[in-house]
Amino acid sequence: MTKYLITSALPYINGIKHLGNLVGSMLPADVYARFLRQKGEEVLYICATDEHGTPAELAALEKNQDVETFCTEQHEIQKDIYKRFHLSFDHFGRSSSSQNTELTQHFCKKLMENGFIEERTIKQVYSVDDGRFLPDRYIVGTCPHCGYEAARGDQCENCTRVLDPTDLINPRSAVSGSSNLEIKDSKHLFLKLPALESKLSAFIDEHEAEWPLVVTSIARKWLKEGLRERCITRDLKWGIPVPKEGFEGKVFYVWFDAPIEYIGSTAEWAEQDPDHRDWKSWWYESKDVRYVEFMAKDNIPFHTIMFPATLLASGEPWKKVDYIKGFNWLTFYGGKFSTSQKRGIFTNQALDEFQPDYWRYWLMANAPESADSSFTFSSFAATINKDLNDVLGNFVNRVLKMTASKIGSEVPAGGEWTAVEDEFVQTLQNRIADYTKYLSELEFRKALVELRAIWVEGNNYLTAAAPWTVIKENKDQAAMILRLALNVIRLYAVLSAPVIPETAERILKLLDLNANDLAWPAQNLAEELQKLQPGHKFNVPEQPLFQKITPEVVADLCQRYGGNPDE
Ligand code: B3M
Ligand code: ZN
Repeated sequence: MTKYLITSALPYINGIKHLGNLVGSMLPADVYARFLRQKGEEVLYICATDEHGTPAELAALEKNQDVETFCTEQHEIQKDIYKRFHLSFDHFGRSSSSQNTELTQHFCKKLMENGFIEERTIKQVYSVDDGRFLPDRYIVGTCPHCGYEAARGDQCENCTRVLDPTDLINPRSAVSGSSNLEIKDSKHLFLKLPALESKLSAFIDEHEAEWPLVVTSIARKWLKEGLRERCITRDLKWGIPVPKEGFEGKVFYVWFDAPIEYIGSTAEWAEQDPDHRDWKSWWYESKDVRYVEFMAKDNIPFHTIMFPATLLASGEPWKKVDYIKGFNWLTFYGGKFSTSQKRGIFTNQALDEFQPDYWRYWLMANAPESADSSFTFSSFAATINKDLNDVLGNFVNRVLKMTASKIGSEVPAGGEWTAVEDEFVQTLQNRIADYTKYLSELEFRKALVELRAIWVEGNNYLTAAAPWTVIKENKDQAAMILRLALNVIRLYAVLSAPVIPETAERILKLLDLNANDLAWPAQNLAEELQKLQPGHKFNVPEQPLFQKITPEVVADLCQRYGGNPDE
């Protein structure tokens, strides 16, 4: 039997992530993991914070913290936010773990042994006043091409020309502003990607037909432009030490050790319960594993080229990715989310405003799958009001209230299905088959269109069957209609659970059912729709499941987060 390994790109440690980060990796991975678990599959969903690199060091500096304390604190903050979003990681680790250190050093040694590492001396900018080497993008100066005064050492933001730090006029440190810079020689390790080119190309070929275009086209572009040796070490203090003589005081480049943390985090998970968990069975000689990765498009080169290169070059039978789900950008009113400009809504703020399921639903319904998509508060409010309130919420509230007030708070007995019910059930069955197919294929937008349609069918059925009229002449038939409708509510909870798990749990509790009993509906839907038997007690909600978002609220949100109520 196949078991599923799922990873989402590791959120970087330097601060709280925005909604775009959430929908570009962790949230869809969670929906998929939940769906597979409900289908009875064995799933391991792994994530972690990505903690190394200069941005982490600088963020710590800004907070007057040492980098380890900073990372520990930020890890806990992010972990707590994801828990509140109901992200069902089996483990949320840290790339600074001892497990990752050990694995990263192991890979480096193997790559050296196999001749895929080359040592080179390169020129690096050292900032005397900062007491550190500066990565290219932390050196700023005037662009020699356009005269822009705040051009970065790797690229000019103004004219987009790619630069070398030595091209800059009046170069200075972006950390302190100091222009007391020296160029020093420094030894580094380079991964010989060109030597792996044919293997990597074959690896992409193997998956070309199956993977999304956004993924293969980016991988192909890299291959076509020709692979170059990549420097995998840095002159920094914070990171994983390079296990080689003469490299004391140097660490690995963050993008070398970050993907290895997928394995590291699995090892962290296993170590918490070593008698029952075996990380190697997921990663090493693991033919029974299907490995699916989730990420935004800027991470694709690292997952299609760099990480596979590390695994291939080791010469060991490490598990490589089977499917990559890549995402485009979620924009905020068509522009970038920006912390510094206070544009956009961040994950912690989102949770302060609304329950997680509102966000989960909107984000999945509008996931930037085939193109970028734009977040606006008006669109958010319209979706929540129409889909969650008017369609799902309305059906649940209406059926529970009507049954309780007209018959009683137990599932009613009596009556038999007619042709109307048979047709309704058949329609549902077809739609559920499509919904299941889309989720299996990771086509989230299509899946959510189908989920909504499944909810709409319930309201259509109620309108057609009109139990409030029928009850006046035929109590038995009304009982049958409401019994079916109550069973449909249970079915909706199960089907909606991957996307809106908190709501699913609330519904199942209203129905006095075990909130963990989420088994995906079997082929025979007629049977599924008789699980709630006559006499089974239920509760009527004190409050509707959802609340509408008024224009006043939208206006207020726009003002506080920088949106436009008319867009
Ligand atoms: N941390 C995402 C980013 O910061 C990066 C992903 C790593 S996945 C191994 O852009
Ligand atoms: Zn320029």
